[in-house]
Amino acid sequence: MSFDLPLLPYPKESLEPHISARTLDVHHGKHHQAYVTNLNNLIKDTPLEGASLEEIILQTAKDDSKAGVFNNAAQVWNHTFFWSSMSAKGGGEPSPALADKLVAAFGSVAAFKEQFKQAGATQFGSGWVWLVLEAGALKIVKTGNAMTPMVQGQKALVTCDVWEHAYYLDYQNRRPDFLQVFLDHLIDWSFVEKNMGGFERK
Ligand code: MN3
Repeated sequence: MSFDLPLLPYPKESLEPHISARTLDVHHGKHHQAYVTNLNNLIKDTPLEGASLEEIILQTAKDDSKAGVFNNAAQVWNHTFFWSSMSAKGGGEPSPALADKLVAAFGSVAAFKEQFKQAGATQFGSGWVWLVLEAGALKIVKTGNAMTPMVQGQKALVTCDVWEHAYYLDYQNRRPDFLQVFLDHLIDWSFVEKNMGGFERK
């Protein structure tokens, strides 16, 4: 049994002009595919073959001798989660129920966006910025390289990839601009709500 590259949840042209089809072609078709291929090669004929992606991530996260397996497995998971964090109909305002939660945690939706953008912009080198749930509290966290929130016992709600390969073709060195576009035009608020378990209708 081996892992397959998941299909993008939308046509690769559908995030234009915010993310080009060329970027998705390379990012999904080359980078994400390479993590899948590397992972399959690394676990072949080992005790990890047949384990779920989450099991592999959690079992290798604290083991330096398995860093290669961890890095590729976590990057497979992170990228699949990132594609679902965006939508062609993304951005705009969160639902009133989600907005209430963001206001309670961050002061306002605008403050959430500013803090998320700041965290992503200040991740030194490659990594990710996330909205997570930790012990019931909403938090913004950044992780380096392949690190992923489940390792810290956090539940990921949404992420933006801040590796240069995510934005360089479209934005060159302007990572903050990419993060602003992600928040204004791409973030799929309904995916955030789904990961929070949804809200009761009032
Ligand atoms: Mn990437």
